Amino acid sequence: MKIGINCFPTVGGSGIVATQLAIEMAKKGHDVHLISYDTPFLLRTFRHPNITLELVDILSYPLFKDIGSPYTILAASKLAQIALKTEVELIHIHYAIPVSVSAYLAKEITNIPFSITAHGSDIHTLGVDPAYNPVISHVFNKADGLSTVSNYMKRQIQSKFNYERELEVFYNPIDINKYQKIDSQFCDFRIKFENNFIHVSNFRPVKNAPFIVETFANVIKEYPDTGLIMVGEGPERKKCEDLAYKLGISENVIFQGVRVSIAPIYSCGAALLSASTNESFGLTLAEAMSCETPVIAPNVGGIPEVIDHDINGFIYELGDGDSLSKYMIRLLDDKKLVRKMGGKGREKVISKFEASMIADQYIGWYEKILA
Ligand code: GMT
Repeated sequence: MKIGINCFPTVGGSGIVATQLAIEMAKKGHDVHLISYDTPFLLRTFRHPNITLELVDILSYPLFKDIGSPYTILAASKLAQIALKTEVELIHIHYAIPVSVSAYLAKEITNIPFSITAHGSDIHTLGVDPAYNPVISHVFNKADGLSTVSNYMKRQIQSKFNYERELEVFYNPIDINKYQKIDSQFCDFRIKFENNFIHVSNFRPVKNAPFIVETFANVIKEYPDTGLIMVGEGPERKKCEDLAYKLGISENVIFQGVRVSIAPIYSCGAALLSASTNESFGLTLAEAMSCETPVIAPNVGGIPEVIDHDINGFIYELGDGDSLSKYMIRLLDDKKLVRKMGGKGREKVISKFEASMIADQYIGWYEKILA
């Protein structure tokens, strides 16, 4: 199969998912053209002969100073060129805004079919906004296939996008070899504390990361020999750092920035913590579970499809710091429970989210679209 996959190149979930799928398909012998405006994050450290990188040129022009380069048009031209010059049979867009519109245009020009996977903020934050909704609804209805990453997202699309056609759900793919329990002595920085909690995100406001720092501050009043390792970069990272300073816990809160190799960090955690106000799936939760680390996250979006409460982690009501602290303390007090929940988490990832299996689901879907 010859497939074009478009994604954002950044460290965000949709780009990681798209690139992981491209890698899995390439390993299975399919020919993948990976389309973006820069080298996707996972391809910075991995290449495969079956993956061709197709870069969209972002041309600037003085007149566009205030509105930015018209990326939708630039990407549409690139997709049309790929359709005309290569043997790509289908173009698959990860993250609906804006390149699904480019794919719609490329199909008008070349007749190349296209499919879309909606990931998160393209639906629950931007897509529902009337500034985007009419165009995205139209493109969804014109696409040759539409999928998303959880049943929660499926319900959102059906209710808010005037969409009644078939809508597939494919969970996020996890590379279970990359994400497996690794002795924290192989971590590339010294882990200061024996007990640690981990937070991994892009520190956007939706991740609500300061709430984690505040709750952690309460927990370490009783458990001072505990660390909070925060991985990633984004708008609220500094707010978290300032808050840790203000609360007098800077020594215990360790900021790691964006990391390529993260399994040793997940592996040294008593739990991965999330405080997201919305989350369509929660890729980092599944990554941590794959490393046998329990997860504690709020009851929002698709999170209950990932975490089984009291089995591989805990789900608390959004904003309920007392419950979050209670679950953190339970895991600090009971290492056996950490191991038990961690093992159950890995089992769930292997049975529901394993990357090669999820890639097969996408391939089956492509075959259905092209039949
Ligand atoms: O929406 C974001 O904050 C980023 C977004 C992305 O597309 O980069 O992440 C979303 O997609 C991931 C992969 O499908 C999901 O695991 C994340 O839960 C989802 N983020 C949100 O819904 C906030």
